[in-house]
Amino acid sequence: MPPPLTLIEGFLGPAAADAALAGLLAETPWAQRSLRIAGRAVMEPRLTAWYGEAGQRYTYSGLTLDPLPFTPLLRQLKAAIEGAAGTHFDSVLINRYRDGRDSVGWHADDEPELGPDPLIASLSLGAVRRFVLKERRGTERLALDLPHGSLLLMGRGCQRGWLHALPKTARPVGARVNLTFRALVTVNDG
Ligand SMILES: O=C(O)CCC(=O)C(=O)O
Ligand SMILES: [Mn+2]
Repeated sequence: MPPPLTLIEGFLGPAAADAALAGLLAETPWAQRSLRIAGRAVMEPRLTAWYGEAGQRYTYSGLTLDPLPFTPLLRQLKAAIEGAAGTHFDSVLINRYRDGRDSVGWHADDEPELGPDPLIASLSLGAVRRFVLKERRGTERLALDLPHGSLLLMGRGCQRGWLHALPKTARPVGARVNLTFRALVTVNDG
């Protein structure tokens, strides 16, 4: 079975996508974070920022992020994406891939904070990069290019059944910004 994906190319038209990219590059307090993997500190190969409602925290790979408050631009993007996705989101992780050396490794968005089977909406701005998926149990693979202004909906079952990644590329590529809108659930951490 293929992964439950919907790619809406041109979700933002060229002018709206250009404006969103320029606004995010200018307003976002980008940081390169250090992760703890198998006890070792490793710098993430990209810049990130995390926005959400006050009081929400998000933990992955031993890193806990306190959310920044939504900006007017992010609220506007969130509202448009909620309309397309037919659901509400309360947080967004923003990644900035400076060039082809920046990437994200194989993973699923399956942290407990996201609940058992999240729907995730991923907006891509800037350079076109290849997004790849592989079955957790099985040999199926899939690759798709995510163009400027496109919205990829990763539907129910995608995180459970599949891993995804954004590999490095030797091609000369410019900057790309990706926003994954998510809805957090309350986690009882004892
Ligand atoms: O940049 C992308 O397209 C994917 C980012 C991603 O998978 C994530 O932030 O969890
Ligand atoms: Mn992901």
